[in-house]
Amino acid sequence: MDKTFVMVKPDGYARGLVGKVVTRFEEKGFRLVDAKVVQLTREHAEHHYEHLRAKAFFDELVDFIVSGPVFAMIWEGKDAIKNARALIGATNPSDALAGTIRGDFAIDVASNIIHGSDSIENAEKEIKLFFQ
Ligand code: DAT
Ligand code: MG
Repeated sequence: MDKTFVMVKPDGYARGLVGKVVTRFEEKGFRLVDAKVVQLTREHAEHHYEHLRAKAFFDELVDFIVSGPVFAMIWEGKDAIKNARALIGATNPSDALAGTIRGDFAIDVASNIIHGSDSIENAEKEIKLFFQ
């Protein structure tokens, strides 16, 4: 059983989508290990998105992720990273299929409501960053 880190971003939290996101992960068969509401600091956000520092949208991304509380979660399940990203859908909601979280609840890449780790290595890093 793998663990993955998932976070409802400030837009999803403000829109009251935490419950729907949690339900989708539970219905898929994941087990909730831990969860909490967090207000990220800029330092934490920059560390979390370190791999995107060179991107033109980095400052916008950091501003957005610290703009309000997020809901951080650890989910456990078979192939947790792959299965979670399948539930979440494509990065750009325009490309995300209906039935995925981004496909159903988001329309703009800059506010795509949810984050999910993309590798076991990053899941471990992100879980440590948020829960220790
Ligand atoms: P993902 O969140 O699907 O793993 P990513 O790690 O490549 O995607 O990017 C992290 C976040 O950065 C993404 O969820 C939304 C934002 N982002 C990505 N591409 C963007 C773009 N072209 N313009 C604005 N924000 C973008
Ligand atoms: Mg990513």
